Amino acid sequence: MDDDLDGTEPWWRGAAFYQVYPRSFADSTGSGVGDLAGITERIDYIADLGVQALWVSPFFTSPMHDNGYDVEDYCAVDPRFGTLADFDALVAAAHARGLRVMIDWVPAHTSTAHPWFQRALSDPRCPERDYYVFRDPAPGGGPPNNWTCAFEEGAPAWKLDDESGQYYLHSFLPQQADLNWHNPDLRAAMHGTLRFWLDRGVDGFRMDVIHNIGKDPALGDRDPALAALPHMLFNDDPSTHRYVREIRALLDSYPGQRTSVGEVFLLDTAQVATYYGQGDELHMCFNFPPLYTEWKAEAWRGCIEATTGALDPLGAWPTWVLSNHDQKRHRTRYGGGIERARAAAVLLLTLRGSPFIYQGEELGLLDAEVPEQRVVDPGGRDGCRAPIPWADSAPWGWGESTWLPMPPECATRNVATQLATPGSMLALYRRLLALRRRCPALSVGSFQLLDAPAGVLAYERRHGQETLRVVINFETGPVALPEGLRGQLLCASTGDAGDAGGTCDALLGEQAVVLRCLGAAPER
Ligand code: TEU
Repeated sequence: MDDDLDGTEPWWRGAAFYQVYPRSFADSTGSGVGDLAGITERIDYIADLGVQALWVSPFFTSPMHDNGYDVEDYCAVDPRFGTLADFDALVAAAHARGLRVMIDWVPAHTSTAHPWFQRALSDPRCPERDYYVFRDPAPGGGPPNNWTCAFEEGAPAWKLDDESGQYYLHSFLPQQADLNWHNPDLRAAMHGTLRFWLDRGVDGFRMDVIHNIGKDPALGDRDPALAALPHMLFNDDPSTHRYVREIRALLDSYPGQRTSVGEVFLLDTAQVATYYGQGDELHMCFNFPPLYTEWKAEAWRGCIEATTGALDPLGAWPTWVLSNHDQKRHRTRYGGGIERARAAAVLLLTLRGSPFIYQGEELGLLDAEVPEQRVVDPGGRDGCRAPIPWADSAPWGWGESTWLPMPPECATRNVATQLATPGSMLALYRRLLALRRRCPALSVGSFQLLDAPAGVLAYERRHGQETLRVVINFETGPVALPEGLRGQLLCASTGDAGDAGGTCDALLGEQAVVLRCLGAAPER
């Protein structure tokens, strides 16, 4: 496998990742629900895009109250998605094309249908009872503390087990019971689930709400002023770091640079940074402020400064995400304009760190409109989870009915049409990813923000003799570039690459460009 970019960097530094949401990626059976064999059938699409790895969202046995983030069996494939043999075939097909495979690991909670929880309910004295967080009611009755859960504003994070009279903790749905990582047997059992997949050849894990595994042993009340916000957003117990170090040691005991990217859903990047440890915790963490940053040059400048300020001193490698299965797609969030989404692609794929592309953003997809009678997700996140349009006419490469409605603009925002269109969004993502592969300055080079006119964000990426500039016009009007920001055009967010090689001294509205500094050595 194409291991190191220059012989010293671990593979995941500067790698571009592609998030596959299996239900909506590709359907091999015509059931209207995507599956693992569907991903394998389309693996060349992912390889040809030019990413280095994929992350596959949960496909484990689950009652699907939270679309698979409620795991019933960590070591089995849900029949909706196929079989373990299908998974092995997917890994083999990916590896044969030099693609790494990361899978989703959901360590902070199980489904209440998990056999551990079922045993815990049926016998309060069984060992598995302590795999979860059961507590007596508060002295005056009611939930043990004021923590609230996600998905239902202000609702307690506790559910009463009538049988025993105790409550159990659920940071998300009542069907997702929080695990008690303070219990060493639980930790060993969860380590076993990692080994199961590592032994099958996965290259790493995206770790779901990993910051939520350790809990304050006293389970104290939170500040009442903030109590209506889900507790999970604040949970930051020191014990988690020890548990994450154990997980890291386990990954490191395998050959091949097995990797972790943790979903640390804390809104302060300085807090997120602590989960990199001393290089002995997570390899990478997701960082959420960029997902909530509006499309304004100043806002992005501030967001980048905050990120580099928190991570660089620790040598922590950043990640960049504009869209995922939990958030409105960024084209939708940024107002729907396609030029803006094209400029955002340049931003995502040229910042210093590992970019994560969410399936379909490379087609410029908008969120689907989901009528009330078709709502599936308890968290209101169906819009970004609509199926990927593959073919250029209905039913777009799917069966007649799909589990969610198709996204808008399928006639142009489908893979077949965009593959055949030189100026398509897909072609732009492929160009940018090819440039990243060709130019270490973009994948692993240093990063420096540059002074720029109002409404413009500019930065320099440097590696060895190579100096590239990225200039992004966030405004809708054209802008002339000062001398220090001009250069030879390598890639523009607009058009079809026909103008590459010329000198760029001005930007159109909402145009972004990657330039080679004038006077620098010509591209090898
Ligand atoms: O997400 C964590 C999470 O906090 C989100 O659910 C967030 O609260 C929500 O999207 C509001 O923006 C992870 C998974 O990515 C998500 O799909 C799961 O629902 C959740 O954990 C529980 O496992």
